[in-house]
Amino acid sequence: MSSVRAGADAASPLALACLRRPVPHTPVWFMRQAGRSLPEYRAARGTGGILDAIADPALAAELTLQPVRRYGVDAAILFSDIVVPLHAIGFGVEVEPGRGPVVAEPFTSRSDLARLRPFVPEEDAPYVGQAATIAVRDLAPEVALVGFAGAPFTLASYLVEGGPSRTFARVKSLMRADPSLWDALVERLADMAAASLAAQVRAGATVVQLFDSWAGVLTPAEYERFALPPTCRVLEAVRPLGVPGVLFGVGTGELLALMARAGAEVVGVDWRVPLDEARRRVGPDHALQGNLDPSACLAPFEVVAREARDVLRRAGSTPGHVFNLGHGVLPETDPGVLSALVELVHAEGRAGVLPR
Ligand code: 1CP
Repeated sequence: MSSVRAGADAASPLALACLRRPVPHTPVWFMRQAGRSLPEYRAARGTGGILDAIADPALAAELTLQPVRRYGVDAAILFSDIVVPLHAIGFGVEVEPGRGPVVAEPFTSRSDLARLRPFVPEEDAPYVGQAATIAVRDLAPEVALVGFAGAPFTLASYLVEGGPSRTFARVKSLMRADPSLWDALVERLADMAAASLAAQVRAGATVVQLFDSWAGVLTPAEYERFALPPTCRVLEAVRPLGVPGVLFGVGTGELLALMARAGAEVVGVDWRVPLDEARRRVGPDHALQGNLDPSACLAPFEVVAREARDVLRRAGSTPGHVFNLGHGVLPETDPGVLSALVELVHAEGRAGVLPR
């Protein structure tokens, strides 16, 4: 484990909440908090592609820090992308502006396994660790740095579909047609995610999040057979690093109880399931992260406040709540609303909050 931050990290409100310990205030951060909703992001980014920005450590560190300065959130999330390791090993993944990851030659058969060579973070994508190191230098000790990776199912969906998908028909067909090829594919993606997370922790990340963004297209039985085992493999590899892990997906209401078995300390919940119901599904042994509807942030602030208070009320008073949106910040969000939301959560959050 790296760094002088280790002692202070243990005390970051985010890490404490992840471990279901008492906190000075409810920690809050936002998925996709860096990005197009911030004028300073648009100014710093210029016109280059997202993968170029990620590969420039000074710029990536600056984009990581901007939301912390602007919003006073309890965590920075490293400015990177879930497809960076795949891009870095030369699989042929690019990110198309306004669309997302695209794969020139999608994964279709066993021979494509050879294109998925092991990812060696410090050699293949040294800029990720460098960006983390620069960002950590400027972060207050009580602000966590969240490292992240794509979970095997979600990464596989891009590789097999060739880009963002509505139906996920190809990836689900591959699972059904050739389960042993599927297992070989996701095992490699699990090792890639684990290597990536470990490197981010070595560089200073103090919490890690696994994004299984699109797992919600699976039935519980499919999730248990095809997505949960490689997810467990990632989280098992990450456990010795000693940092809390968050497992998040969208539309995963029916999967929450299974996700709780993956080995993460925290289950991320999208906005569709009220947190008290999510608590019933997940049980008492995990912290919950979420789950204000991102589109609620487009409403007048009194509406945002009402919905945020409902989230806080449903989170209850026992320790183990990280406030977040149910998915990423929408680009049209007014940054002032998010600043006010952070203040509200800090002032009114009750889950495990020590008497002031
Ligand atoms: O503050 C931050 O969170 C920014 C850092 C970040 C993160 C955490 C980026 C930069 N990407 C991600 C993770 C990511 N990337 C996920 C998981 C989070 C989620 O569910 O939203 C996913 C699914 C991706 C894949 C991806 N990359 C998409 C989604 C496409 C789809 O399938 O619908 C997109 C649009 C991208 C490009 C991208 N990555 C990041 C940004 C700021 C952008 C947009 C930039 C651009 O369009 O040029």
